[in-house]
Amino acid sequence: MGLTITEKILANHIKEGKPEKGKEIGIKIDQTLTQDATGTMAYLQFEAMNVPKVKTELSVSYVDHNTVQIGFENADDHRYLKTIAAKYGIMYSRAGNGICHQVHLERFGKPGKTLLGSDSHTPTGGGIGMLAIGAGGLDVAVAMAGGPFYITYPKVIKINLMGKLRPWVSAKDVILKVLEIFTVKGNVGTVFEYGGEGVKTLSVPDRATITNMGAECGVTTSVFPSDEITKEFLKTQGRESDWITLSADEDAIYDKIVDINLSDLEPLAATPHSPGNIKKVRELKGIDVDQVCIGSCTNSSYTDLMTVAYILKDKKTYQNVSFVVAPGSKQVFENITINGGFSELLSSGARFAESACGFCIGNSQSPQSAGVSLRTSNRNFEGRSGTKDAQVYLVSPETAAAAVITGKFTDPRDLEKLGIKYPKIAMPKKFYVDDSMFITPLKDGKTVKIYRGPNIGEPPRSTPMPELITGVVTIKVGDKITTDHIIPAGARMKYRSNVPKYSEFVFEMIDPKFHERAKKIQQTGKQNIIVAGVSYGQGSSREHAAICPMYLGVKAVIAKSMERIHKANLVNFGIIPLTFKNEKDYDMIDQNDELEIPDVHSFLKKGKTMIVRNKTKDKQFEVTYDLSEREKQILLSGGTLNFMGKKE
Ligand code: MIC
Ligand code: SF4
Repeated sequence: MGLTITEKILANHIKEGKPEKGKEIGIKIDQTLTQDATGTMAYLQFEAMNVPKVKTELSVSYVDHNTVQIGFENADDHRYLKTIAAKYGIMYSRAGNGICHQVHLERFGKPGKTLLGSDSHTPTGGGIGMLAIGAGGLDVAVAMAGGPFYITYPKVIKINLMGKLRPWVSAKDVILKVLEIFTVKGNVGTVFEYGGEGVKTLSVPDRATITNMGAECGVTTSVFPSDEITKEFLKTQGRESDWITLSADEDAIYDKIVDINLSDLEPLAATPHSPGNIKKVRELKGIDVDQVCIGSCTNSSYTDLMTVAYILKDKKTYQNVSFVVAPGSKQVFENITINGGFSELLSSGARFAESACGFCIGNSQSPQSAGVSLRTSNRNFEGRSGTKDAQVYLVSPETAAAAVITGKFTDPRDLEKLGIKYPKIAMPKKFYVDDSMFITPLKDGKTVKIYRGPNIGEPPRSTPMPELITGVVTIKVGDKITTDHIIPAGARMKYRSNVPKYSEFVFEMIDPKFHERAKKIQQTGKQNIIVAGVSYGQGSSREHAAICPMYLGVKAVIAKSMERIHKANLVNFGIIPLTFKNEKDYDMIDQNDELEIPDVHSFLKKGKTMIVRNKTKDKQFEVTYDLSEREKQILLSGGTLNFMGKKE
C-alpha cells in the first residue's frame, strides 16, 4: 500500500505508539524553533529539566515578537535568551534578523525533517517539505531535552491542485479558498497534504504562505512535496545539499481528496473578525481603506514585496492611507534593496517597519478607531490589531497594493484599466545571504552565566488534580474564543516572563473583571472553571492562555469543543479539558454557578465520561474527555513539569 508524505515522515520518526489513526504517537523531533514571546518561558522550563545541552539536530531561538522595547522588559528577555542559547547549544537569531518562520525557511528548513516550534505558524516549514508542527513552549522544551512530541496519528486530506493561477491571483487566495472550504473549526487531528499538477506552478514562498495559514483551519500541519522547485529554492539559498526528493506514492490512500482548480480562483479576502469569513474582493469593492500593512510570516517574502514594489512603481500612496511594509527577514530587506524594490516602495510612500511581527501582533501600527485595515497577515481576530473596533481584512499582496493606490477595496485585476500590468517576479538565482545576525552557540557553554532581568520570574507549577473539584463558573464564553481573547498579546506581551503580572490581563478583552473575580474565588479555596462554546482556544500556541488561568486557580475548562494546541497546553499545566457530552447542557449553566466534579481520579482511571453537578441549578450533566493514558497521568500529577519530576 502506498504512503502519503505525512505517513512517510512519521514512519521515519515514530518513537512510541502505533501508526493508527486517532491514537497517540510520540515522534522524534529533528529541529526546534522558539520565538522570544513564547521562548523565555520555554527556556525557563527547559532549565528546570536539568539537561546540559539540547539533544536535537538543530534548535534555533528567534527574537522577532517583542522587539518594540518600550521599557526594559523586552531587552532583558533578549539578553536572557542569548545567554541561554550560548549555554545550551542553541542557534540565536538576533532581533532584526527577521520573523522566525521566514528565516527558518530561508536558512534551516530541510525536506523530510520534523520541526517543532513554539508558535502556531511553524507549519510554514511544510512549504519546503518538512513536517512542521506548532506547540506550546513546554512541549518544545521537552523536545529540546530529547523527549518525543506526542500527537494524534492524523487523518490526511489531500488538497489536489489543478491548473495555474491567473495574473493578480496568488498564494494567499489559494489558502483563503481552503479556509472557505474547511472553515476555522472542525479540522483537529488532520494534516493537509498538497498534491496534483498545480503544485508545480507554485514557488516555495507560495507554498509556505499556504502551509502557514493552514494553522487558521486548526490542522496539525500542512505539507507540500519536495521537488525540483524545492531544490531550486534551496539553491538560491546556497543549500542545495539539504534537498531530498519527497512525494506521496501514486497509490497513497487519503481520508479525503478535495480538488481546487487554481485557474478558477479569483482575489479573495477574509473579512472581520475571522480568517474563515471569506468574501470575493469584488464584493467588497469601494470600501474606504485607512491602512494597508504588508508583511508578517505569511506574505513578507522577496517575491511578495517585489510584486508590490512593481505594482506601485511611479505611483503614490493614496492620501487617506497609511501604508506600512515590514519585510519578513533581513535577507528579504537586503535583497529588495539590491534589486530596487526598497526605493520603489519608499518613494511610493511606504512606512518601513523592522523585520519583525510588529503590526501582526498588535504591538505597533494599531489602526485608527473603527479604521479599515487591509493586511497580508494571517489573523484578524477582534482587537488583535490593538484597536478593538478596527475592521481588519486579510488579503493578498496584490489586493493590498491596489488599495494603496486607490484608497479603496479594489479588485487588483482592475488595475489593468489604470494601465498597470501584472508583474511576474522571479526569484534571484542566488539570494544575497549574510548570516551575521545569527550567533552560533559555543561548543561548551558550561561556564556561560545566565542573565536574568527583573522581569523574569520562576515558571509557576500547577498542583495535583484534586479528587473533588469544587468550583465556580468564573466566566461563560461563546464560540470560537481565540487565545488572543484568553490572554492578549500586543501591548501586554512584554509581561510574558512575569506570570503574576501577565495574569492580570486574562480575558481582558471580554471581561476585564475576570482576574479580580478569579482571585477572590481562589482565595476561598474553590477552583475556577471556564465554560465555553465550540472551538475554544483557536489561534496561537501561546501557553500563557493556560499558564495564566492556572495561576489564577482555574482547574477545569468545559467546552463544546477545543483546539489541539490549546488543549495540550491545558493538560501541560494541570487544567482538565472537558467537553459537553450533550451540547445543550451548555445552555443550563450561567456564570457564578457552583459546580462540583466528584471522583475525578477514579473517573480518569476508568472511563471516558464524568459527572458534573450544578449545585446552583440542582442539576447534573455528563462531560467527556479525550485524553491518552500519558495525559491522564500528567493531569493527576498537576502538569508536565511535576510529571517529569516524578518519572525521574
Ligand atoms: C500569533 O501569531 O498569535 C503569535 C503571537 O505568533 C502566537 C505566539 C505567541 O502568542 O507568542 C502564535 O501564533 O502561536
Ligand atoms: Fe509573528 Fe504574526 Fe507570524 Fe505570529 S502570525 S509569528 S505574530 S508574524
